[in-house]
Amino acid sequence: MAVETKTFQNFIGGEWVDAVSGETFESTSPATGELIGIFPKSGADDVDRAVEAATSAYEDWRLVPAPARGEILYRFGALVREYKDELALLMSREMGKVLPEAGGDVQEAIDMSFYMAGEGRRLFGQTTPSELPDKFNMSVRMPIGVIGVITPWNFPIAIPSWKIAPALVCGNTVVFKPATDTPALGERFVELLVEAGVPAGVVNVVHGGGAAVGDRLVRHPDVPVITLTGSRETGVAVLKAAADHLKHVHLELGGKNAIVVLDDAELDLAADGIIWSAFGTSGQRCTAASRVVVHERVYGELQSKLVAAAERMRLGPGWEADTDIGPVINRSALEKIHSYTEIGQEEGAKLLTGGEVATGNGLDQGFFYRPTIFADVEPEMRIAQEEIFGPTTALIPVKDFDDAIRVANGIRFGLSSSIFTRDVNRAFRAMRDLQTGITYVNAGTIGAEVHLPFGGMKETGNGHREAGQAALDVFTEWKSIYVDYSGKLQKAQIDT
Ligand code: UN1
Repeated sequence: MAVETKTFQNFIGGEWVDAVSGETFESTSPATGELIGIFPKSGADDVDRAVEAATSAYEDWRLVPAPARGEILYRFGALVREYKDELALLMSREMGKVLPEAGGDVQEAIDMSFYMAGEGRRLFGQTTPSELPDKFNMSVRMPIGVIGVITPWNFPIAIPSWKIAPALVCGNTVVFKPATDTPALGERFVELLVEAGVPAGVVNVVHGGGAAVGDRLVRHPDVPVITLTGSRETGVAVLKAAADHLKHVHLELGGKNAIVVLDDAELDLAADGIIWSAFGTSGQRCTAASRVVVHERVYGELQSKLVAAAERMRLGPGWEADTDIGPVINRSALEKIHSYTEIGQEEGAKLLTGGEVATGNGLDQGFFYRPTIFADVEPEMRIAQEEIFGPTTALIPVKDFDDAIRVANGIRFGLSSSIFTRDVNRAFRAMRDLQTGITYVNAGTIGAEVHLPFGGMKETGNGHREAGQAALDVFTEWKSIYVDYSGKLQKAQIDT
């Protein structure tokens, strides 16, 4: 594709500016290697300037009525909708997703913006009776201040919206560090917020790596909240670094999500759900189905269906209409994914299909990996325990329902799970017993909607949720207010 290369800047206090150091880095397409753009390689000084701008903008922004803040998000949602095709194409070029999935990513941002725009007219608190006469009690949500937003490359428009839309409607200001693999999308996101009317300093973007930009943001004393979607390792490091200032840290980390297929499942439906969840976004979703826990009675039949479907998938650039699977994000991801194929073979799992870098047919300039299915996987093997973040899934045979739930839960992560069964009793037991923040019945593990809480149990996070009403708890603090209109001093908790 012919592309116009551009040099981009940070956005701080309403101005487009270079990094203080003048250094830059490049964003390239994982499908072809083409240059997408040149971006400022920022450092601590740039973060400090952005935090200063966000801190001073907060004083006015927190006082803008919430419905008016919501109006800006509404305009933003409408703009994202207007530019949906352009954003989806840029996404496909910059991080590889096939176009229909890129459109879905953009759609999530539209939906989240409209949802949070409406929150500007709710942000409900509570009123309660008082213990005393002539006294009024209420609790209200208060904004917190500057929010440090650190986002991944796999949902480069959706995830910033999950964080920035609720942060803004609640009255906070933002310093945003987009992933270094998707800076062009982060930049477009901010341009549209500016076009929608976000005042100077309310949203700032600082491009650059985690070690320089992310680390300073996480340690900065004037950033009381950090919201991060990323790997478990990064989450642990962020939590430790943020501890000195007792920051609120919202973490959305890894997954090793299982689809359970029982012996009464509709197998074609299950196979479709597995293929979509394991190989959609080239397996690079934290909700991807990287384990399939299968009742032994249907194990053989399901294997054949999956292998046939995986081998029919066509790899190619995401923007070509007949592409089923795009590239993975970069060379180190490709190498990591392949290393797990080797690990799986060494562990004694049976490689049914894939397991290799795809080359030829115009794929040589990109990072393409064949959809990979392992069978006869033991629950404790590394390929069944560690997040690979690529198009690899592991079939684990089990004897019965209880065994299936035990295997599905036998993991440190707890993001998403699914069960295919026609038995309503077993479906309800699974809904109760699967230890994940999200459970699907007769659907894959991916496709969460924006108005329900999104996040995981166990080591997928630290107890917070984004999306839905739950997101408001990340971006506000509760204040309880007591108004005594008796005209005299009334002493609570005193026996009178
Ligand atoms: C992620 O992979 O980090 O539920 C988010 C889904 C998408 C979001 C995934 N709506 O798969």
